[in-house]
Amino acid sequence: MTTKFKFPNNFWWGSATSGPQSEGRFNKLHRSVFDYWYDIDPEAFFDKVGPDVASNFYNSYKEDIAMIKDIGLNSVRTSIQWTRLIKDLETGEPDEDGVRFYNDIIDEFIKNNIVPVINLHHFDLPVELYDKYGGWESKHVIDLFVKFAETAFKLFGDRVKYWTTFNEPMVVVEGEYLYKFHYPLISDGKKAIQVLYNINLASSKAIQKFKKMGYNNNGGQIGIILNLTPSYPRSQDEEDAKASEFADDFFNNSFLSPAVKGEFPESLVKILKDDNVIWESTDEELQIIRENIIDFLGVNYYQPRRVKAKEFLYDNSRGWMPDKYFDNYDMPGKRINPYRGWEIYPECMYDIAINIKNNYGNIPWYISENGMGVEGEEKYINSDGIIEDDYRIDFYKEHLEYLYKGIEEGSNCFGYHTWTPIDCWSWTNAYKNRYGFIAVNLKTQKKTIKKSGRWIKEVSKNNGF
Ligand code: BGP
Repeated sequence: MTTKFKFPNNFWWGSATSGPQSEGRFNKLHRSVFDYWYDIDPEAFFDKVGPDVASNFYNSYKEDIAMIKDIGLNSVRTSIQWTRLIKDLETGEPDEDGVRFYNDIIDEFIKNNIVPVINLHHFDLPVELYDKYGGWESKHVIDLFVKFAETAFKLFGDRVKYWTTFNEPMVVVEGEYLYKFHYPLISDGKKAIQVLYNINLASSKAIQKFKKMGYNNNGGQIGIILNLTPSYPRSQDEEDAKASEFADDFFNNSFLSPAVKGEFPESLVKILKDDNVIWESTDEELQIIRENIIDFLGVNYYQPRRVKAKEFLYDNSRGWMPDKYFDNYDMPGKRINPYRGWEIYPECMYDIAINIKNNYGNIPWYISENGMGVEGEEKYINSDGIIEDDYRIDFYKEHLEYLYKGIEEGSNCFGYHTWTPIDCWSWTNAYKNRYGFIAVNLKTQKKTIKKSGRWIKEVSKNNGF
């Protein structure tokens, strides 16, 4: 078989998960906001399934990593749970079993020639820090996060070469502070903007710590994982285009620009100032943001955002919301993944690649998540007991073709990670939609490689398809 799309040498073929979505809550000393939310309101989760067992990675990591190896992945991202690693949240003192567990999994990945990419925050703030200080609304919590980061760097920085500070910080802003889909289910634009700023600062301060500790000189690199949802206006009309630019600035560039260039988008800052909702910042903090930019970028891409100018005047009784400046546009004829309700638009991979190349200094970057969640995959099981997920293979191929085009035109992309190696728990959808190369039977915890798992093995071996 010839390889039509051959990717750059040493390309990462891998997949991503997170601590809270794979490990299970076994032996944790603290509860995250999600653990707590499940404890007080299990109804909020599909089939009332919470993060208690997840995919049992805490207990079965050896077998799981062996399967990941078996499907040919050369790199994997997971995250360290703050609520597992840290015993004393104020000092950053680690917990013995947390240290043992993360040492074990990192060593196991390396032993299997799988590059571990370690993320620090994947929506899993310790709930105590929300109750005591207001979580990401508080600058004290930023400093506690840096202590957690420091402990993690110290413990694992000798072996882990690729670190990321946050996964999809915009989802914290949107889910927790604007659109109420994650606990604490607040809708408050002013708080949201402070949280947006504080997480940017937390990321920069963690990067600063990493550099001060000398890990950069040791071949270590540190980045951030952003969910980019590029905006496409309904038409080329000036009003639609303006709405789309705002949506891009707010939902994408408000993290992308500080991370890569050390500064917030000027146009956004102006609007927030004019509207009197700008964050509280100091010159010293802004300097930290300016001086501590990322080494590499991870992009989670699932869907674009379709935008139009506002149909009606904004209802000010909602307080300030980004929705003051745009409406989402329900584009007729768009392709949709019906299970997740997200648009499928592979062309966007190319647009992202070119945007990074032209507007973000062509920084080294990789696709850190891309995937298709499907409900009821049992119906695709063949007589050998294998899920034939051809739809997923097609989805990946289409996305990779557009990524390839961007790379051919010079975009500095060094890898492609899917979501996710092994079916894992999702934030409120629990195990409704499955994304993995490897299926999990929730009743027995038996894991079985899907057809896409066999496919990715070939792709990884041939460095393309
Ligand atoms: C991303 C998150 C992942 C994962 C994925 C799939 O936004 O970083 O944690 O959950 O989306 O989405 P979902 O689980 O909501 O279907």
